[in-house]
Amino acid sequence: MTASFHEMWQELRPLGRNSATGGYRRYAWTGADTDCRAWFRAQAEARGLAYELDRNGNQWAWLGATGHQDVAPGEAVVTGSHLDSVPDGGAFDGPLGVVSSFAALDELRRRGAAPAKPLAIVNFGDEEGARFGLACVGSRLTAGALTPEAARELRDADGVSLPQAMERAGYDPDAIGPDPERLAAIGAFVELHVEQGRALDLSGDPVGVASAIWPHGRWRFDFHGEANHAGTTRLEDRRDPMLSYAATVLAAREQARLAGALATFGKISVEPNGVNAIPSLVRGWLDSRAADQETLDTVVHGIEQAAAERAARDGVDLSVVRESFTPVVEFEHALRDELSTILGKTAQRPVPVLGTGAGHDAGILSGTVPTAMLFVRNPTGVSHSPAEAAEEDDCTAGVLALADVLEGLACR
Ligand code: HGY
Ligand code: MN
Ligand code: MN
Repeated sequence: MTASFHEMWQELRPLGRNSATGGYRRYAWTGADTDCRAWFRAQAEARGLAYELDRNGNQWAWLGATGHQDVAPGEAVVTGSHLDSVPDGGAFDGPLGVVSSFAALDELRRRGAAPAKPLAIVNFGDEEGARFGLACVGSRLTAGALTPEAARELRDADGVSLPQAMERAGYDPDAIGPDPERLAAIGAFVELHVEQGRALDLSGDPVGVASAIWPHGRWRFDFHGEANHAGTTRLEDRRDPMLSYAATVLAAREQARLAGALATFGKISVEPNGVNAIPSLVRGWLDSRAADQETLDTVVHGIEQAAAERAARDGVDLSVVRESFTPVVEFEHALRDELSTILGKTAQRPVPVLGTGAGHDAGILSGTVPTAMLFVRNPTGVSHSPAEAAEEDDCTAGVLALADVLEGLACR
């Protein structure tokens, strides 16, 4: 691990960490997020980089410019990731990309490599969507993939709206919206990320290049039944939405298995949530992903159909709302191949090119900006959990790979 990486990692480590679980709870616009943002700004300033906060709350640290307004179209080379987390997330998903970006810049300076192009490091806000239910809010707003009107409707579990949360954290929610000039300034965006599977572990490579992101989305299933007494209501008289929900979870697994796709109910809320009461409402969130759109449509349609059939049998009313969707992302071939060439030279062998089922800000930007990703080996393959891991040597390999890429893209 490079010295600067190690130091940054130690500083960031305690922020938003739950000591009971060892997991991170860095949700958008909370105190933990504010601490992470202060850390980012301090890193920028310590390196003499120009710090900039954009209209959507994303943070930028510029070398060779004071902000995107100084940059000719397509000139900037940008790297970075996010610092927020899922509930009890691991240490690497997001922060590895941000810390490696600063460490790669330190490495460029150590090499005496002078960027001929403006370089920026970015921390995109609210990538995980843990608080407001929609992933990649910062990059979606910037790219115009989420309208300010729709963003203003987002609420957390306590009913706090996104504008209220931003305001409480000291940001201006009236400013949010598309930022096309900023994106036009970017010639290449490269996001380094911990791998969220074991492909690199299996191939024996510390670093790989991304090919594509599976299409994926989130659907909310509301099962409305009738609250009643658990001890006095005959089974025949119940309208129990938990039954319909349970059958839907099993159907989701079956549909995904048959199609070679993924379907997960990872979040649920129950009303009135009493141990001795039949629920009146069970609300479950489906996350589903597949290699192609047609398969994903088939899987989600099959799950909806199974849910509707079961709900009808249980006397339960069902409504399904698609809360977010990200179409398939095929990263730009020219940039991907350029990265492979740069990294292949150092590695003296071809670098693996892999797809992923995980969403990223790089995926959101890829519609507008030439975008690529680097993955760093994760020996457990586990992600969105405290068991997420990366070896120190592999973190170093990631930093050096990113430095090679930035040098190749910006220093010529
Ligand atoms: O959920 C995802 O795929 C991402 O990690 N936000
Ligand atoms: Mn994640
Ligand atoms: Mn991530």
